[in-house]
Amino acid sequence: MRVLVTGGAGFIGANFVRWTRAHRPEAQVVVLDALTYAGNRASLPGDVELVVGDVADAEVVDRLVAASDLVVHFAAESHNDNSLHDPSPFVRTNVVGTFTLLEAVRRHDVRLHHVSTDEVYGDLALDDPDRFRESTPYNPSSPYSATKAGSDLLVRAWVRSFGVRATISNCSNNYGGYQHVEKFIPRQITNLLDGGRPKLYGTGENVRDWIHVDDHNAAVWTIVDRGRLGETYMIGADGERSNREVVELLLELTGRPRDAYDLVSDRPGHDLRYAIDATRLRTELGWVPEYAHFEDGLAATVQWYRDNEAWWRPQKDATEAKYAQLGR
Ligand code: NAD
Ligand code: TDX
Repeated sequence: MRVLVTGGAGFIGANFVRWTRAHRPEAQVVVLDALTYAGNRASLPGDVELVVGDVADAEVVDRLVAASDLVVHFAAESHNDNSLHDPSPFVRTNVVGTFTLLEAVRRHDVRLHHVSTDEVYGDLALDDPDRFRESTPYNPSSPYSATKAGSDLLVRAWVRSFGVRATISNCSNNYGGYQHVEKFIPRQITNLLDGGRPKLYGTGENVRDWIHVDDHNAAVWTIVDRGRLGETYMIGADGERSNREVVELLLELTGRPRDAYDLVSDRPGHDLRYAIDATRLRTELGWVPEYAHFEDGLAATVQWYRDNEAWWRPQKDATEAKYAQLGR
């Protein structure tokens, strides 16, 4: 099976390539990645075929899709804070890029799995007993989540109007190795490893539903194998924690007092809470997460950043300089 992985030099895509190597040795992987600031050749095994190109470039996409049996689409601009500063690459990559891919899979009748986010559903109140499920109406808050919502709707329309063979997954917040230091958990871990302090936006009460990246990628393969075409599957591992709880855990794991963090200015429009009900994935497709305890996965992730300073160090100063400009 020839598998085209878009965005395979990013956090989840590179872990997907590594997971595929370990569990699906028969798959021949080709990565298409533009190597933006978020893409890193060093995240991939050295012998993986990497085509450096843009998912919105119809010519390169057509050629690669024509030679594939399956496309798994991770390529995106992924950081909310960046989307508030300059939304234009988000529209181009997330919307036009997905459109470009859809036209190619339609032409060549190639199976597509579209990787999306729970952020398309907006946010929940802290005390809301409900969680996001496949039928929850779309209500995105940020330019990032609006462009991901747009890309999901394009996929749905191409399934219905043109019979494209596609599935969609909407996953909660991922953590693990190879995640860019701009994101919440790696930023705090690397601050701590540098002798600095974690930075919590606002009051730190916002809740995210954490899942280990390997559990996400195992779920993607489960959907590729057994998912019903045209369907959407929620992916989540019951990992709700407030940002403050995560920071307190990280402080504990690195031997600091639990209150040694800074509260910084809040993200505009900051979503309060995400929570996923993954019943369909569990009951219909039989998926079960391996990282049952967030605390264990987080400890392993701290160790990964301790062991891989050469990977994250080159991005750290520039990332913190960007945050300093935002007052965060
Ligand atoms: P990331 O920012 O780490 O990686 C994105 C990758 O896409 C990078 O390698 C980048 O170079 C590449 N890319 C960007 N623009 C491109 C373009 N025009 N053409 C080709 N490649 C391009 O993001 P991530 O966290 O790995 O997220 C991957 C996907 O998973 C995204 O679609 C995101 O919306 C989705 N997702 C992420 C999370 C999360 O917690 N990180 C949760 C749910 C869903
Ligand atoms: O320094 C920080 N301090 C802080 O309190 C940073 C960087 C973030 N935060 C907060 C904001 C969020 O409430 O932590 C939470 C997580 O922030 P991010 O890592 O930026 O993730 P989020 O905005 O929740 O989006 C992530 O999950 C869904 C991914 O970046 C998206 O790509 C994915 O779709």
